[in-house]
Amino acid sequence: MAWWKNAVIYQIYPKSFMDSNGDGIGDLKGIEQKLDYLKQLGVDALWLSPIYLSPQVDNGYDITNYRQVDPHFGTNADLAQLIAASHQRGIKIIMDMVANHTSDQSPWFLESKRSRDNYFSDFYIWRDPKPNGDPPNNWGSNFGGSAWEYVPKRKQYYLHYYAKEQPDLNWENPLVRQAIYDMMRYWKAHHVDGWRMDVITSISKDQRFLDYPNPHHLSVVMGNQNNGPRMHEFIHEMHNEVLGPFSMLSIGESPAATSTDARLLVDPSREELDMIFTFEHMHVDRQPGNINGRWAIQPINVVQLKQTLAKWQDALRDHGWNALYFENHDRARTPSRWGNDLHYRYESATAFATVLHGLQGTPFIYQGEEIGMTNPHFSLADYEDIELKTNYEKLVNQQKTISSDNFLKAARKISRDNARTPMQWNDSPNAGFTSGQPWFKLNPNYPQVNVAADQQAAKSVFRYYQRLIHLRHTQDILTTGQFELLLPDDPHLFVYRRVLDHMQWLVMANLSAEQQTLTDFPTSGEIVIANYPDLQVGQNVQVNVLRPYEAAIIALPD
Ligand code: TEU
Ligand code: CA
Repeated sequence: MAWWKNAVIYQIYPKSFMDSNGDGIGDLKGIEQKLDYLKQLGVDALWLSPIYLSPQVDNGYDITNYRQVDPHFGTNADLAQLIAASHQRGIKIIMDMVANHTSDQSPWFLESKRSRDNYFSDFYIWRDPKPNGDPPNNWGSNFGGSAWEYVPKRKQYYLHYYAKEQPDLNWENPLVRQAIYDMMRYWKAHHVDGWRMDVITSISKDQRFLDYPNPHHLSVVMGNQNNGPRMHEFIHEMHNEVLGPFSMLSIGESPAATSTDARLLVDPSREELDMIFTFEHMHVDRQPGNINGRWAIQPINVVQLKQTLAKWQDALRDHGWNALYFENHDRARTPSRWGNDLHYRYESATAFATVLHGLQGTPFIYQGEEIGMTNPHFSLADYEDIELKTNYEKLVNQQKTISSDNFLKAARKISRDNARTPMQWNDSPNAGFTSGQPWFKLNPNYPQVNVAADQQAAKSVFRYYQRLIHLRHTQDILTTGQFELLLPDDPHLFVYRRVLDHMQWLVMANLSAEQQTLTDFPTSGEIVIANYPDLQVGQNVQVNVLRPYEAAIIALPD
């Protein structure tokens, strides 16, 4: 069995994890200092968000040099040292690969925009203006405004799905593809174990570059950015050139993939990717079809959440492998977003963890999730993120489809910055993250919510995660057991069965702040894990009632 099938992967956002030299920015040496902590948690691999040379317009997702560590984070030697120190502890390293676009400061792009006839000219996607000088089509960027930017020197526009400082690479050009594959082999030679691939489903563009029919709708972006005509061909080629021969793990980010698309990307027989990150289950608190897109929030729809996750479980059963996540650097903190961070922070953090880690797939934990970190309650001026700022400009100021107040309400729930506040290690100044001025405001709750406090607490989110990870390592039923969703229409309870041979586990959680009653099926058995302290591991119980955000896994008798 592949190592990652019973592994748990931990995502680090280096800028906010641990600062070793007091400049206020997290760095590679800081990560190294915390390896024993991560080992104690029990994770098998680390995924590092980008640490390459970058002007940091999008926090490193705008890369100037794929082979050089940004001095903010340290040196290439620091990275080599971190990889070696991780490997010594049996922890693998997954790097972020941002190959849909580079920074506009990349030497590739600087050359490309200089003329139409040099080696790099066709490394990016250049098109002539319309006869009236307008952009080649009406595609919108994910970060607001047109997806095209004019360069007078070339008298042409270049395409950027994200910021104008993030020009999209031209994957039609074989030289581009080879340059990327080369870079991947370079890092393999430095003992990197795999890749998380940023928006990999966007790399192939429909070469007709047709206008999108509904230019005023946000989905113009989703409409043009995914699953282009040569996507599978390119990914398969990358598999043959690098992933297969160099045996590197691959997890592709695929914003608009359905579970049907997913099978085409991760069915092993197709030789493309090992897993993908779906976005579908993250849309359960969004008003469907609203012009304000993800900023049009609504309370979590639990039925939609569990049915979506169940659909993916079923679709990939024997045809691929799920990447399981609720949090990452683009997502908010689950207790604040979907749970209750006021009265049931521990309970809701662990309830959502239970239903996620009970599924088939590889669970991902985002830094701070393992101690139940929450969203900060920021004011508009506190936010940093380019996505938030550009969308505020577009939706509040230009389009005027959402009020500033409602945008802020949404930001406090779902903005990417919620996950990017510095890691809370202890209750010393700046939570032990830095001895200097932190690059980004901390969540003011760090004196209460931090690693040191959580590890001491009677109700410890960290210890709960430790146990979940231990179960993943030791219980085959979690890796290979069949999955069956129960109570599919219950608006609060998320309950499912895992079955392996004679073994049957019931995974259950009450995702509400009110007590719920369980009926319909046997619920007596032995506790495998539970988040209310009066239920102990190994105890035989009969569960009929689930208290607020109560969760448990119960092994049913044979
Ligand atoms: O994110 C892709 C992506 O689709 C997000 O921008 C998404 O639209 C947003 O988070 C709202 O859900 C990846 C990276 O994870 C993100 O940090 C980068 O900003 C983006 O690509 C561009 O590289
Ligand atoms: Ca630093």
